[in-house]
Amino acid sequence: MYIVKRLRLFALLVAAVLLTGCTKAAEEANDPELLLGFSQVGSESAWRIGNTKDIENSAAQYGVSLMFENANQSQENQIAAIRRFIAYKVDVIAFSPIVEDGWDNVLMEAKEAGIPVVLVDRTIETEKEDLTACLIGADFYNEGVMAAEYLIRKADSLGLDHVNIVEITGTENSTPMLQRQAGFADTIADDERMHILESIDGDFLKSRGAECMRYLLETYGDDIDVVYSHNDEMTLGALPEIEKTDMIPGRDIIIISIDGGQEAIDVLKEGKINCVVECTPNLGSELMETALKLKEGEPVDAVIHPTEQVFSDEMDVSTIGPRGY
Ligand code: GZL
Repeated sequence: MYIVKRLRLFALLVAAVLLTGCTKAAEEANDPELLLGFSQVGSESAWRIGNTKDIENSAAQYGVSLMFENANQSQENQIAAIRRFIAYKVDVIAFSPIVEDGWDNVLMEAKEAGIPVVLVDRTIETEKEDLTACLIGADFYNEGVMAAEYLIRKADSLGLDHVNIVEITGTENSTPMLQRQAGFADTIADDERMHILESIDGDFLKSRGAECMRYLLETYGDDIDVVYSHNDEMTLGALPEIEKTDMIPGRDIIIISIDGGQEAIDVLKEGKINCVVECTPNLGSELMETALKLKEGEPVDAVIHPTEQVFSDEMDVSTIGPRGY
């Protein structure tokens, strides 16, 4: 009888310890270390969808409670989302601004509420001081430089003495559009072989990429030597339009793209495009680490650029592994 009593007492002690532990874990889960509000541009590309997935996965990995809002390509929706985050008194606000201007008022409201703001992927244009804590995103200017440097090497290898370029740009006045255009233009500026026939806004969309390419082919035809496209989505929209002509993409027309998603790498491997500059969507872990530091009042770097590479027909493309977006 004595043994039974001892066993019952032991079982009660074990249960008490386990329950306390569970309660504590539950308390921690219900009281996350950080409440982060994130306003996303939309779902316009494989890059954007990959970026969203990485941010959501990183929040789960870091135990961050994420309020995520998709603005569906609308600045108005992003501003409204930021106002909701302020009203909800989140610890940190992060967003990828669809365009560079028009943020002063809402970011002043966040500053007055004492909520730090992290820019992810894209940046803003403002005269005001200290509206944001930092930027986590690619060096888009350098992406443009790398695209142009590839073209210069390609022209050298083909012995070209005149190169007609058409440019399909991303969303007008967005950071990647402005800087990819500037980096490319600055790099070819001193190369007398290079001529940009026209730049046209494809808004980072596949459908617009097709429309732009149709117009450019109707206007310039086989005078086009190079297509410089600011993202894979527009490139993938443009390709079928080129294939409707007697020109062979990747051979008669050099095609340069940016993002580095799986679909673009697949057509690079097929030889239909010549160069893909990587722009990684995987910014989630840097965002969580930065937001956690901001909540604790710790200093953070003003700009965090991920490392990025170039994939092209200069390399053994069969060695390129799965891209994950
Ligand atoms: C780049 C990102 C761009 C991608 C596009 O960091 O802002 O927006 O290049 C996306 O695919 O639409």
